Amino acid sequence: MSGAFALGATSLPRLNFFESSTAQAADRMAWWRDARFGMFVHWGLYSVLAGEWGGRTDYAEWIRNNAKIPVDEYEGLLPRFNPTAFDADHLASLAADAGAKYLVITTKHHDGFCLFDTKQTTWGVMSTPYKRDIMRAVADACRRHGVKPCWYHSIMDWHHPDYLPRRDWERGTRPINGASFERYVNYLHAQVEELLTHYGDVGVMWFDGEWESTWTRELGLALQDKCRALAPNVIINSRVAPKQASGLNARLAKIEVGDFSTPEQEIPDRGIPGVDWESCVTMNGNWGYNRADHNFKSVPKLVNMLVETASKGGNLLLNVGPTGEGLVPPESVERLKGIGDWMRVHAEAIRGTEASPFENAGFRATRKGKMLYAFLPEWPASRELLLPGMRILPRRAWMLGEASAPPLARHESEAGVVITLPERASDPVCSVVACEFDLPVRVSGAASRR
Ligand code: JFZ
Repeated sequence: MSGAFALGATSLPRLNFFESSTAQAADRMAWWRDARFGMFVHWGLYSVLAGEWGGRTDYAEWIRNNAKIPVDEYEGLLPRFNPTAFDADHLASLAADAGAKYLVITTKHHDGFCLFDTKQTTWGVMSTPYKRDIMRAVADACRRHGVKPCWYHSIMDWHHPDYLPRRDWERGTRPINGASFERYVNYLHAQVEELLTHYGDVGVMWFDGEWESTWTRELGLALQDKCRALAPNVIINSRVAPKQASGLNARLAKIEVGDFSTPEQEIPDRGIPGVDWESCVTMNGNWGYNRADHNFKSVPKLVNMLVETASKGGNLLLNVGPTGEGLVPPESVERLKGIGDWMRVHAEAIRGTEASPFENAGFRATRKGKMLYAFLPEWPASRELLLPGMRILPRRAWMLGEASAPPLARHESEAGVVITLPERASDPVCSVVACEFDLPVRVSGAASRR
């Protein structure tokens, strides 16, 4: 293995070519890059149906479209939206206690139903028995718990008469005569203005539903400019505009509009070097609440997804889908608690870190200045951790959570530096070896990550 493991000048510059090459963008992104972990919340009128319609139980937030529910029948759900069990403080505390520093909640999903007090339409929570502004409650609760409130907002809208195109299956029942997409764009801008001026500082505008033919790059740029004008520090995801390149390149392409890329339900093999990115994932098989879906990922799986995204230089946005009553499913609460238990000891190895300096070390790692963190979900029988290609001994090495224990022995070998591990794992889910060097960690040569 050629190429010495060296110490010295810190890491790769991270520039989004178009948007955030300016220092201003770096400031804007700082809290988000430091956070590494956020909570996604898919909640809306569809949650009342809990994924069930016409005998099928495999729907969720796309139920109006996928179950072909006529708009007037779907409007019939309004009186059933009365989530009296909803507790914004509980939701925000679940995020905070799990170690998430921001929360992205659906203000309006594709069905067009608005969870906030908007003057632009009656198709929203203020027309239901609940009649309370959920964005107000969530924004205030998030701030009480040190979590940044962020808004998911769908560009696609299956309810607004001016949104085009219509769903194929309802062209006959919802004629487009008189519809003006330009009028819809004005509606969209008016609601984004409400969302960015009525609730204090909003961390991220997380747009979605940008893939239909009517939504152009120009419209995406205009919406981005609108957001920047209203809230210069708001972070905007790349789904504000349609993807330029298609297929594989689309995901790995330098994002052209927005501040960060949003891989969905996947963690890119090698991350997306040089670009800010955030993988959004479900805890089970659905974003919106589905009563029948109990196929939840385990706490170790979820913790290791957080380790994987951080070790590849990205963020993880982990979803919960509250019920129609406004409750977070117990399986989700349990898993957030498990992640929180791990983060209480190991957050320093995730927050504010950069991608692993190693190309393929056989373990995931992150670095932060003079610190290197190595993640061990499985405890090596050899009780040895090899830092491949490393030629300099760390000043000190220890297990996170066992700092008072004697420092770990380490020695140099042909292959690199070897850390001698304790008898037993320091954590049942994922143990972390912390190595402190005399200089910021940087890698050169073959062992280094490009
Ligand atoms: C979209 C929504 O349709 C879905 O309901 C959910 O809100 C999710 C977070 O985002 O789903 C997508 C969007 C983009 C892709 C796949 C699913 N994509 O680019 O592959």
